[in-house]
Amino acid sequence: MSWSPDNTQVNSWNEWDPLKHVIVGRADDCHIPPEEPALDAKVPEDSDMRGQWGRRPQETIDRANELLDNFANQLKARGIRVDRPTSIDHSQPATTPDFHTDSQFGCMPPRDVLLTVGSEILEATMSYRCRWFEYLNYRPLMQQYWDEDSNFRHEAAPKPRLTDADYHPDYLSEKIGVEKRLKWAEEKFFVTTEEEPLFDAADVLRFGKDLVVQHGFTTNQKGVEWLRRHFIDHRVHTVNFPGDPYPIHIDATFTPLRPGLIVNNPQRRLPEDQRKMFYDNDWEIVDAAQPAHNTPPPLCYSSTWLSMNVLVLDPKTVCVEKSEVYQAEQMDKLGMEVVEVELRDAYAFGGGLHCCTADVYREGTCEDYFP
Ligand code: DAV
Repeated sequence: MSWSPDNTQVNSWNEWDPLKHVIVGRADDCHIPPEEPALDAKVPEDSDMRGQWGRRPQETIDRANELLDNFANQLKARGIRVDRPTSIDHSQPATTPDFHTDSQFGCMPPRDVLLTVGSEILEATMSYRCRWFEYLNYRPLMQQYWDEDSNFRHEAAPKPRLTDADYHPDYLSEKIGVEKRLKWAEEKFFVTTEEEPLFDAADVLRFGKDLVVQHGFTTNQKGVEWLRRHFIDHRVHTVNFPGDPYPIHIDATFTPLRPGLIVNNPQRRLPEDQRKMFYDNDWEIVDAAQPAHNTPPPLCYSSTWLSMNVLVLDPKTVCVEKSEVYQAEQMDKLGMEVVEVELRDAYAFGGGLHCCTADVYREGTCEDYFP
């Protein structure tokens, strides 16, 4: 059956085929969560976020929602169906038999939670306690897709225990310093241990038959192994980006634009020995342009490299944040038509244009790009 906006079908095999149906997150009721091991390891040591938590100021929520709504409308105007999550009450504590934390996070960004592979949407384990229940924001949509698409496979990875055994205590000291962080990253010594499988969906990039997964703070080796045993028709590859002192999520680091072309963060280059599969198949990996900003916006977890957190609409069209002029210029030179989207004031809610979306339907089938 061919795709139409009122005929729900879940299908997406890569990051670039023509996008027809997408989820865009909301800033509703977003909280800065209290301290907890994995989250603290990510907050930069000089960040304005250290030591404070609670509901984000209402005017920042309203502004971020205005931008997210505008982005959704821009996508709709291009014929793309856009669905939105239903916010739960994020002020509620998250408590399980194994842990307690005093608040949750939000329903931004969906890319961290939902991994779409073909007709499946997989809810990630997550690795922060405050994000353990985040999938609940998307359950109304998952139930709707389940009812409307008889081929849709709704899956959830085993919920992790997230006891203290999941985190290396070395990462919990106030001052570690960037030098030591970089050394630890080089040694693949991250905040999460190998106690149990952990992964965030945003550590995974989809290249048809191949899934490329970043091993870092939010995804451990058992998490990668879990994905390998789960997606039995795929090849699953582990990648590392040693230049990143806070390695979470692959989507401000390694950005495929179309078959054969990837933009890579110049401070977080993929090591030579991990490039073989790309080079053997004539893929090009180019350095991303510099970000337009020297610092992230206030109360933001992410780095300035959200500049390269772009959303590809089809192999010739890419959404780039409006103020990221160098990234836009590079995309243009690489032969992409650039769609400008204003989103910077929503960055603090968990990321950029790729982060704040999750695929439901892209045209195309599962191809083998690395035979
Ligand atoms: O560069 O701070 C942000 C990735 C968000 N999904 C960074 C990574």
